[in-house]
Amino acid sequence: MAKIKYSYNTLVYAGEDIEKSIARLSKFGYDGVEFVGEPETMDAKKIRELLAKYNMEASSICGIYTPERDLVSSNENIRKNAINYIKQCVDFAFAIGAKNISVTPTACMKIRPEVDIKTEWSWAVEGIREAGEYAGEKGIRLSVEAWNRYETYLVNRLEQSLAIVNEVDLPNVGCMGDTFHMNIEEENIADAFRLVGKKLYYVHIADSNRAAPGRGHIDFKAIAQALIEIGYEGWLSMELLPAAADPFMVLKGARCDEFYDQYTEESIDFLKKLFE
Ligand code: LER
Ligand code: MN
Repeated sequence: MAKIKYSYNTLVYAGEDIEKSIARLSKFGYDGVEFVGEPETMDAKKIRELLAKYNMEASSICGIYTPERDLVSSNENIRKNAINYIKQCVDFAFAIGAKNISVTPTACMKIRPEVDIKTEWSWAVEGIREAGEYAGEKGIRLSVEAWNRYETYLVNRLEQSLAIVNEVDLPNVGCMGDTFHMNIEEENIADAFRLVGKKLYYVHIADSNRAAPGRGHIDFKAIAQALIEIGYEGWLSMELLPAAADPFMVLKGARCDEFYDQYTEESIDFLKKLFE
């Protein structure tokens, strides 16, 4: 039986007092909390105390890849800044006990390359390797997340995430699938998870409309079967977001009430029925 743990990306709770968010997840039976990757705005000591108070783990740090944090920018200084940003997230993860950071080698919503793909691919491998070596020293994993074509052009499918991971070739660097993106890009979501197998280090869950699983048309039964088959022992973290092209709209105040108690409770109840 796969050892699955449940988490929720607090990105959609943006602006909410973090104790309220953690208390909500504890109330609905989650094992962990996924934190937004903005280390300079977070109080690691307070978060650690709150996680202990509610007996919760930190599951991952959700990397926020802005144009200034672009691992494959044609501007070398931006590439360096992106690597340093991931290192900051590693330090923050270490401080709160998170063991994973999601990494996508392009700025979010950048949909075309600046130079030839071969060069950008090599920058991606170099940057993830440098950040990966730093993360490895602290026992932290980097998970290379594929996004759909409307948010990136470089890593859209798990086969590409696996190709980067194999070239980086570090034991703490693996693959990450997000079912919202996979529903757009993968021929078959379950088969894509089977392809990466033991290199699957983290999973974001959302339905086809980025709402709670069960509210769209994704076949989560088939996905659960594949994850059990590959012996996935890790987190299923809900990354639910309102219907907007820009996933970071929530950081600019776009609040939707159903993403709080209603979807938080629905998601874990829906998934537990598939795995337990
Ligand atoms: C991040 O996990 C993600 O899935 C992208 O849509 C950017 O938020
Ligand atoms: Mn995601």
